[in-house]
Amino acid sequence: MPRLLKALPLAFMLSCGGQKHVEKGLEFRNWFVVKPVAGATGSVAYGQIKNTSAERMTLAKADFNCAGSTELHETITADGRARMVPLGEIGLDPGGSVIFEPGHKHIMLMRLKETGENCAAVFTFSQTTVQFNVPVKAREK
Ligand SMILES: [Cu+2]
Repeated sequence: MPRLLKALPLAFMLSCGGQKHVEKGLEFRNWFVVKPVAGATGSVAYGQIKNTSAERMTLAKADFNCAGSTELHETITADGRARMVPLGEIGLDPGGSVIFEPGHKHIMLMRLKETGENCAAVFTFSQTTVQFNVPVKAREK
């Protein structure tokens, strides 16, 4: 690796390589809340979770302090029509991962409150909880 690259500040590395939060055998990558359009009462959150532990983990819910309530959703397209269905708990085997992305799984944020640059998120698994700040930003795709 060139010496210059090693010397780059961490903040720069994070901004270009996507952010990551690792805790309790769980790896959270590239989480963000879609910046709501003016007057919107809801939005969505996207990102990835990988189970790096040796135990099966089950995601029960994800709370965001910028939303009054949240639901785990999946968008299903049938007969050319897209609709959203609530997901139950999401099981992650050791080494397994789940991706929340536009058009597929997402975390629905309802009764939105004022959002700043971040929303504090709490991911509740049957086995543990993980809390970190998720940035609010415009959708990229
Ligand atoms: Cu939804």
